[in-house]
Amino acid sequence: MSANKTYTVAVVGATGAVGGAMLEVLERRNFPVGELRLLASERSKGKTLAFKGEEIPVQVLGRDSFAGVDIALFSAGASRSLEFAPAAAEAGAVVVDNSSAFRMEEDIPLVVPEVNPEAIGQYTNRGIIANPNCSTIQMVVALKPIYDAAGIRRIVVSTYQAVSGSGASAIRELDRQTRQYARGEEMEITVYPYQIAFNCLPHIDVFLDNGYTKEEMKMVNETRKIFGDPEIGVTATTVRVPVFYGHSESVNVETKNKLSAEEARRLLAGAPGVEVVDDPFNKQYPLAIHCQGRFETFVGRIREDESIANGLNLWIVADNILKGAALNAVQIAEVLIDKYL
Ligand code: NAP
Ligand code: 3JN
Repeated sequence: MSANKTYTVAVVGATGAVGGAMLEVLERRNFPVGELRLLASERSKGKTLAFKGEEIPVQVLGRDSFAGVDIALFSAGASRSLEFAPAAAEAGAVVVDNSSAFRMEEDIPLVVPEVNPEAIGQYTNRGIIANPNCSTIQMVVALKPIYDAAGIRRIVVSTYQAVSGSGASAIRELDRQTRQYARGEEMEITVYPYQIAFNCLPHIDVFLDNGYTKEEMKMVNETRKIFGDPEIGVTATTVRVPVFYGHSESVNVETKNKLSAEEARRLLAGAPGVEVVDDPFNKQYPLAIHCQGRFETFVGRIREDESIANGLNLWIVADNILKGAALNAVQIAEVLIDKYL
């Protein structure tokens, strides 16, 4: 990257929960944006969004939206990615796609910069880089130093996922249901199959023939691809909880070689993107309410699993819209401009 070079960046799905966070992260990290092209659906015609103190008009996404674009950050859902990401790549943009559309395709890199930045170079295959699912991202950031030090045989994870993972309409739904409950009114249910206020739903994305949800199988398959290790056993239970921002995860990991809790704590404290918060006797552990707006993945409750020889338990929390989506995508774009564009 030359000192004063700037890049034309398109944000597809700019009016959404993730798209809005993309603008925030580009601004907070001072990404060298020259032109910013904001793209969304017909519904957003006439809207403007603020970036660096300027109001930028939202344009309607089309196949001709990408002329002159260097980097296209997609977060408008998998069907929009399938339809428009190849057109963007064809027009010369490098696409960083937040959807599940291309994640498991062999020739498309699936990247978490703290874990497998070297995979970014494979963008030349199809002009597309996939951003993993939010629940996968924060887990692999925390497991990377453990994987490198002791190897990983098996992971058992249960998630506690915030409603912001389901988009802007779900954030409004939790807010509305909470107010309706407080006023003694009947709760209106539109986004989830049941009320989400004061409830936990063991159901994220659709159910598959094996009894798992698609979200759970994303965690299994994406973790193996990012570590480049198809032998890791992964089993997941993903749960939606009435939290606005911040996914929490209880992770049990069986390592190949023994790693003490103390050693794991030391390794995690030095790992990129990780902040250890682990002083339980002083009530210090990661919390969703503390991670909102933060870039780090927080890890605490680090304990040895006393039921097996080589086991650890961790509690991992991150802002699902930032590290789980927008920040990870912008970090990929930073490596792209630093090393490749
Ligand atoms: P959201 O708040 O509902 O926003 C959806 C965005 O997509 C809006 O900007 C919307 O534009 C746009 N859009 C929808 N249909 C469109 C169309 N036909 N043409 C152009 N734009 C269209 O959802 P979100 O939470 O931001 O999530 C968006 C996507 O990001 C998800 O579907 C998912 O694929 C991905 N995502 C990934 C992660 C992750 O784990 N990495 C997490 C969350 C989301 P309008 O405002 O004009 O309707
Ligand atoms: O539910 C969450 O907390 C994360 C949601 C992610 C999501 C939502 C809608 C569609 C995805 C994803 O990134 O896997 C998708 C999708 O692209 O399949």
